[in-house]
Amino acid sequence: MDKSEVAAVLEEIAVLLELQGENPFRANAYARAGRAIAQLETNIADIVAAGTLGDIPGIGETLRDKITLLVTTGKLPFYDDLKAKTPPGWLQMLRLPGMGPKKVKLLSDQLGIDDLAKLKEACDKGTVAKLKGFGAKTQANILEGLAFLDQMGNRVRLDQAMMIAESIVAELKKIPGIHRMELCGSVRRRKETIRDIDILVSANDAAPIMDAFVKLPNVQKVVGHGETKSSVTMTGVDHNMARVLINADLRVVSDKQFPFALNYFTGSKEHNIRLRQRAIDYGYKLNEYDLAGCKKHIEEEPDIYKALDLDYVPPELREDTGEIDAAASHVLPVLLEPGDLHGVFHNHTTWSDGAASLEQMAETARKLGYQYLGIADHSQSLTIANGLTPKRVRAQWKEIDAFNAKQKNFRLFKGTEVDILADGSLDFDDELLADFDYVVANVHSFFNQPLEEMTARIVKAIQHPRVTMLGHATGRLLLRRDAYKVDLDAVLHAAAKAGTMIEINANPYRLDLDWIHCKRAKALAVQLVINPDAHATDELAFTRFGVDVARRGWLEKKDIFNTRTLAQVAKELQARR
Ligand code: DGT
Ligand code: CA
Repeated sequence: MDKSEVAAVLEEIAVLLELQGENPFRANAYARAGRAIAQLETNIADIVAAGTLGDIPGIGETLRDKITLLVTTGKLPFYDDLKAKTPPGWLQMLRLPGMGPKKVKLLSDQLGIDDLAKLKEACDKGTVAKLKGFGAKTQANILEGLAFLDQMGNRVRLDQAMMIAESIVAELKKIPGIHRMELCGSVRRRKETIRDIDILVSANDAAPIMDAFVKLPNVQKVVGHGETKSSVTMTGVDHNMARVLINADLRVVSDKQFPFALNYFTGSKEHNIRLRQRAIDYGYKLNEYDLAGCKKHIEEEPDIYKALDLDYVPPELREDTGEIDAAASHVLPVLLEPGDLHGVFHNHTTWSDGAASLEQMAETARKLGYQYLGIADHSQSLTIANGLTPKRVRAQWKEIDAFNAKQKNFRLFKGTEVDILADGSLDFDDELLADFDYVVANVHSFFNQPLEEMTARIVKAIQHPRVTMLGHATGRLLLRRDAYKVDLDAVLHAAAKAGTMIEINANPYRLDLDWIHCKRAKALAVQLVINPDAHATDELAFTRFGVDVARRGWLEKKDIFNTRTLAQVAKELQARR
């Protein structure tokens, strides 16, 4: 087990202990230890081997023994017992906004509620409101949260699903007998939200793999344990320490079946249907095990497409938006790759609401192989995010200049994430705006404006000569808040006309512009730019999710501004001034 897995188990124990009504101090000790371990610079296995685990602040004897057991054996009976004692419904209840372990415990003790259905029933009857510490407002919030969960069908964000999927793959790799393994389904297609994780392996003997799978760490519940397919509910803690609960299905097939099963279980269903139809047109029969009637040798997934006279369709494109026709006519895009990016523009530092200094952000960007990093802290009206006054902006520029003076082959660009005020004007005057290298304009207030007003507001900002790019265009927060009402087509047209770029905000909470609209933007020749909206050094890695969105939106290297080199970007930003 690596340190992030150990940290996740400890965090989870903290939650489970609290749910069991344990002393909060004891629960908190686990959470604290989890955080300490997550931040370790060294390998946890090395620390355990060296016997220096006890030197980490907050890790006493009990924790030391438990962590040692976990790291050396991958198992912890104490944790397994806790999980077994905890109804999965309690964990689901924790996904409701404002619901902590204490409230869940109260609901269970007082009203016998241990799942979402019972909670809904009690709220409908009004009994929750009468409970001490709850009240009518809390009850209404719970009902609203339940409706939202229902509507979202218990989906989780891609980053959350990826984290769990990757940990499952890492665990399965340790099992002997697995020949090939791939993630399938919406995870492989990099959809922005995921209902369940689909994993496919090939092996001669499925039984031991099935047995190991249902016993993986972080399995909350075994939903099904069959001969060649098993399903489990997995738990985890995401990078923001929020709980994640998601089902994972594992299927075992033979080596021969593997490419067909991989193709089938990657989906989408709509893509599969089209592909199957094309197979029928060729006189073949395509299913999850075979391309019956076809004599060609098929060993890998691309061979299936080849047998049907199609170019290989990358998983991100398999949404039935014309990819089969494009593959048949050999006009599929050459999709953007993560390595094509040379820098990013929308990032925060401790100057506003970021957690890292300018130097720390730059250092991480360099390590990622970037040639440049744009600093775009918040503007003055966003006081809750410690927005910069013009005076502080100028002070920051000095720091950036001093930093750049010491650099070779790397540069910080001076940007701002300027608020688009209610009437579409900007939060800094034109004189100040003129001296930034670039300007990212964003809506952070008055989300409830009517469609026409919001559209006019954003279009006005796009038309401002100093605005380089529009940030998170629709304001959506995945699984949490809908986009504001805006005529996106009008926005895209305005951006094309004004030559203003549109951001693909790669923060996995946003992924805004959506991939569907990326496709539309490309059709209108809008220049796009991928930004992580990083508020900490590790969040620069969010960029990868923006690349996923761009790929789903058929975007190529040339469509994305930050595939340009430092010299090209410096030149273009200068030319725009
Ligand atoms: P989600 O909802 O995020 O889990 O999305 P997917 O795409 O992972 O959907 P899932 O897990 O229901 O199924 C995985 C893949 O299996 C799906 O993308 C395509 C394939 N599949 C599932 N059901 C059907 C079906 O009825 N017909 C066909 N052709 N393919 C299916
Ligand atoms: Ca799935």
